[in-house]
Amino acid sequence: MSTIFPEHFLWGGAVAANQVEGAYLTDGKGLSTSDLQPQGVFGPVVERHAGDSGIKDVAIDFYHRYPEDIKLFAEMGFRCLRTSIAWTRIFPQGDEGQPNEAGLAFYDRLFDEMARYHITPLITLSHYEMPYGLVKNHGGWGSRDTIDYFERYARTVFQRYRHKVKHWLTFNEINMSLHAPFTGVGLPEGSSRQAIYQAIHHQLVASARAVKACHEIIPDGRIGNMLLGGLLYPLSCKPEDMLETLQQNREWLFFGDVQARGAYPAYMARFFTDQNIQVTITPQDRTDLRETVDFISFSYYMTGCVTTDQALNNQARGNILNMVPNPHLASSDWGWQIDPVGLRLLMNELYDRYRKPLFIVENGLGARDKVEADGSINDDYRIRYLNDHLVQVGEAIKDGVEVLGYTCWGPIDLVSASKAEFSKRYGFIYVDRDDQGNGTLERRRKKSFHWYAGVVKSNGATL
Ligand code: BGP
Repeated sequence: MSTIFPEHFLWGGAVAANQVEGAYLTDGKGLSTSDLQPQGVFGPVVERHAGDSGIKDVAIDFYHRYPEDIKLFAEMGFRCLRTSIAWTRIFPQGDEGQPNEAGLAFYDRLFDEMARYHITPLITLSHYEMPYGLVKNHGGWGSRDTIDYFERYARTVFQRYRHKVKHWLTFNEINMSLHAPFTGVGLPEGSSRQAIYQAIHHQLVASARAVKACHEIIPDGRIGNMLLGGLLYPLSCKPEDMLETLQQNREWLFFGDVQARGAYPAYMARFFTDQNIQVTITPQDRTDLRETVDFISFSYYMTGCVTTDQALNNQARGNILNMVPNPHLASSDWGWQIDPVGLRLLMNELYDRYRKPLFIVENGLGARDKVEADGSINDDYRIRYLNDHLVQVGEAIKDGVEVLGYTCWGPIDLVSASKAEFSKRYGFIYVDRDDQGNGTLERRRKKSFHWYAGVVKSNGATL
């Protein structure tokens, strides 16, 4: 079978600690910001009281069931698994004290289990969570001190796992902070843009320092950034719409520009002036930022449109990320517009812009699955979605884009980030659990499980 995917292409799947592990206070783990957002990444922050419970407290209990899950991933032929380390397992409050040995030991066991099946770990340092202690006592990423705390955490895990983990990512979807400031940078909803951009700056410096630390401690390792990927199209060919689209795409890509090119892009000076934002950037910060990532990773779910027509913009408010719908595209049950060709466009854009290898670290369809009377789950819609997107990855490779791998989102059902619910499922593996937290947690193979195993086995030839 002939295939255009590179021989060592890293096929696999991606999960995140706070959406699968559960065990939210086990073995000395501290409270993380995500433990305080019962309605998801856009939702309010709710202090916990004794007896309170949340859907993520158990999640899919990956903390205890990971051997069974990794075995299932191996059965699909995974060459790679992306997950994150929960910072609060290592430094429960984020700042003071020694690292928590029980937390470190958990990830040792997890990485050893992956190694048994030759599954390459791809590890995110911070996936939509940070120690709540850092928010309460220091003001999250609003404080410069958080850069040092993060660097200490990053150095601790690089040192500990340097022989086991060679592929790293700094912050998940770092460019989401404007839309979800608490999740992104630990700042309250309603914070000023001035405060958010200063916090983002601290996070970008922290990311660069982690890249430097990784290069020092793991010379044969590679570390990437992680962007929410999704192109914005102009709704019309009006020059004003084109210009607005360029500017809005830059708001998203600015983060990647800093992380991959090592400095603030020229266009940000005018942006900050126009918005009356003054970011404090020290000479040392500028030096730190020069350490750039080795590859660009991103999530891809959808695209959207931009218009200068205010009436249309007002109608779009309330949609995810306030994007105007594209009349040429269908949507998922959650209103996310499905656009496989957009993935090829985005890959070309990112590769042209950065000239660094790409890694697609999230892509998938959230859908409601039905368990048939005989126990089977026939998720043809998911197969179609993923197949169509992977065909476009192949096209991008033919366009000359260098791609390291593809880890689809949620190969096993998990808690949704935006809704903190279970009914939005992405998995090849079904997990028996509902939105109220009922269910046996039993794992079951869906139809897509066998489809993806075939894709991996043939290195993409069956697409
Ligand atoms: C990305 C996040 C993931 C994930 C995914 C799907 O933004 O990095 O954590 O959850 O989106 O989103 P959702 O779970 O809201 O469907």
